[in-house]
Amino acid sequence: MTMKPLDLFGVDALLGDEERDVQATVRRLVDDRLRPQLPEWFESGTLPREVARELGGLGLFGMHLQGYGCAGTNAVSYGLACLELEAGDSGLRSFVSVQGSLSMFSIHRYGSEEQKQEWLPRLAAGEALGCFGLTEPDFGSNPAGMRTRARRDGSDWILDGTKMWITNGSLADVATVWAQTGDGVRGFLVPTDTPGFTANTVHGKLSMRASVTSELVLDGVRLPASAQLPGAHSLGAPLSCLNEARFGIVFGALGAARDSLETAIAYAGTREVFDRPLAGYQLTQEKLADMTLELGKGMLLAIQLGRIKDRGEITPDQISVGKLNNVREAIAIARECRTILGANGITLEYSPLRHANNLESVLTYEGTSEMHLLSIGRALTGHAAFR
Ligand code: TGC
Ligand code: FAD
Repeated sequence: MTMKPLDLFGVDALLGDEERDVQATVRRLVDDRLRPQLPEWFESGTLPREVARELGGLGLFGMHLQGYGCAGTNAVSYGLACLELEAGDSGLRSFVSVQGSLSMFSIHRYGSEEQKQEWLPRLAAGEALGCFGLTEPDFGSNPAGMRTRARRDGSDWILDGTKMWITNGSLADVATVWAQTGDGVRGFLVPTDTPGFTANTVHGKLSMRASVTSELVLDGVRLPASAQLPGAHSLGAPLSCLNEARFGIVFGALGAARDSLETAIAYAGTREVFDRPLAGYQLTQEKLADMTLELGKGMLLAIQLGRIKDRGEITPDQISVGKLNNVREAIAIARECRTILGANGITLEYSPLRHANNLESVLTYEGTSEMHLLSIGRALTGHAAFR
């Protein structure tokens, strides 16, 4: 008899019925409707916009938010949905993270009632798409240095600047754009058909290929006063949105790891080397056992953080612990699984190298590993070593 890696940790018993239902539903969607097309989307370097309707139809966009057509699930359910999406491809999870945790969350937390009514129901349904522009070409880890400026012209705002590496930028109907004003960082909702706004798709990516990544150019973009997010008063506002997306990654990255490990176990069971199955060799079993330990420990950490988040008590430093550990372990697992697949492992027929390549982006975005190490270091010592 063989076991699934996570069975050894009894993880299922830690979940409630609703959480298990959400997980099973998303897993079915990914396996039946999306997985068959993922290698092709990865190869052609795109994620079709139509996928949004499918994801929106299941209530996955902004699913952890309340009201305005959002499902209002708990954090653990949201995490499990991210895990199942990323078991398909990190691009799918990114699609949902950016829409729900960055675009919708920024409106839900900091928007006016009018902005919420205008955008949230359509974003939740997948009828409209959002993106989140914080990073700039010269300011990624250090968004405090951003050069995008918003200045007043009468009651209007004029925005000038460039945002870079923006997920869904070329697909979005509305962009949450963060800009310096004379009075600190503020957020703006920019309909993407506003004159002066352009989105240019980034090509030639070796990672996160089943995802659209863009440069946003704002050239004298004129917005009415009502486009400003009234609740956002400093850099703390965009950084608080990152907590939401980072939390999803704590679970999501483990999906890529689990899928890699299940693929490697299945492959090792049928691949014969030196006249017997690869799975029967001690070196292979050592790899599989070690990876199972890290996957299971990461899962226990994710659920623990989810329970803390559902109590409303989670801190950004705790999310840093989860993001750092689970992405670091997930990419190590995906790479190790690739070794078990030998040359077959370098093709799109098997998922581990696709996952490993995607996880290079996940290691970098939403705070690089170095940023999360430094956040943990600051929490432990009281000394900020970023600067
Ligand atoms: P610092 O002085 O530490 O903080 C400035 C203000 O912000 C507050 N703050 C936070 N609030 C909520 N949540 C957090 N995680 C927060 N981190 C900081 C802080 O309390 C302070 O508030 P106040 O009231 O005192 O002003 O700021 P710093 O400039 O020293 O920077 C700290 C650092 C390096 C941790 C921060 O800049 C950082 O997190 N850098 C990484 C940037 C990053 O992660 N960018 C991600 C862009 S979005 C993206 O990648 C999407 S990928 C697509 C997908 O998700 O799928
Ligand atoms: P840099 O900040 O230039 O860092 C380069 C290296 O220097 C890293 O290893 C970093 O850890 C290290 N480093 C930096 N500062 C220090 C320090 N103080 N001490 C030690 N080492 C340091 N951004 C958005 O706003 N919205 C999005 O939707 C979005 N989507 C993305 C999608 C993809 C596929 C990718 C790859 C990125 C996306 N990003 C997005 C951008 C992402 O958040 C940034 O790439 C990330 O924050 C790192 O910034 P950077 O690339 O400028 O690297």
